[in-house]
Amino acid sequence: MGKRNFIKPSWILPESQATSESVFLNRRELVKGLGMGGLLAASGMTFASHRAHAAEDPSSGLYPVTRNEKYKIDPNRGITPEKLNLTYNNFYEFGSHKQIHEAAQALKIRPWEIAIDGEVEAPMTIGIDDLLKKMPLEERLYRHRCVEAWSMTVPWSGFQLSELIKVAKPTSDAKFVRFETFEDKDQAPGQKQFWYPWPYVEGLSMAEAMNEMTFMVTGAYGKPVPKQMGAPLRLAVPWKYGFKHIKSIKKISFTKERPVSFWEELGPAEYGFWANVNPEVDHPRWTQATERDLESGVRIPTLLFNGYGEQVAHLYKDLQNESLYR
Ligand SMILES: Nc1nc2c(c(=O)[nH]1)N[C@H]1C(S)=C(S)[C@@H](COP(=O)(O)O)O[C@H]1N2
Ligand SMILES: [Mo]
Repeated sequence: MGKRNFIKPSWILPESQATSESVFLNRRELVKGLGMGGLLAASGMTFASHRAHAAEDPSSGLYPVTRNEKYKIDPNRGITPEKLNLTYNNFYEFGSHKQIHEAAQALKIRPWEIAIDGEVEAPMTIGIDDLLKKMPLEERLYRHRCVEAWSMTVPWSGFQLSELIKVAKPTSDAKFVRFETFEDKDQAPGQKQFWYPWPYVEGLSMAEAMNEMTFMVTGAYGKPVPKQMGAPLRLAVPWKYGFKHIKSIKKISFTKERPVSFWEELGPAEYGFWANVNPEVDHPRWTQATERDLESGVRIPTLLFNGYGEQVAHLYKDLQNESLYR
């Protein structure tokens, strides 16, 4: 499984060939096919289903939470419109394309238990609503840079992973954190695609996991995080490529060994463990020097560590022999 059967998914096409067209062409087709009224009706439906989801989510009363003003985005750019973020997603469990928002509504997000195990004083399981009660929730504006060279800015709500690590009490043997997504073919038809190494796995070093930027997402745009964006618990590590931002987490394990992530398992020549954003290190098949802003479509320069060097560059000082940028 994996390497030998590696089939190039659509999203690893160069940006120019894949994503921009699919978003803008689909919209143009919609306008042509339905007329403006139809387009508005179609987008209205998306909003209605999102509202319904927010209403049924038992955590909806917790949001909005107070914004932590320490984390700023470029004021000229602003926040990516919620509507765009709700309808343009990577979530391979629900399909290997961007239009998975409807399929993702099949995900059952309650009850939702998260297992914490491995190199910890005592393994435990905690329900998402109990976890939400324990954690100090805040909002942060973060940039998001996908390896496919599109990007956006998102108002995430959630808590710093370091707060959860305090509760988990890892031992001194813990060197890495391994995250695992749910696995259920009935809810997620993408998981019937047997050539992918399900479940989706990601990992961080302990130092990365303890960094102040490392954020566990439970909400977005002042509401519980929607299913297509990784409800009820998702990772945000904004100085790394988007594929590190694992969605719908069910298990957090502290390990001695470095975990092998989903994309690393599939294509180790193209996707590594560290995956830090760097405009000077191209993907083997396209440039990483610039990125397409999802809202405006304008190409903007990519920044080292996606602009978060001040917060994270020190983590890599002693790792210069590692492949840090893919
Ligand atoms: N479980 C899981 N998590 C995932 C993915 C996925 O396919 N499955 N895709 C990743 C990629 S490539 C990106 S860019 C982000 C996209 O998040 P968004 O849809 O909220 O923009 O989710 C990441 N997390
Ligand atoms: Mo991505």
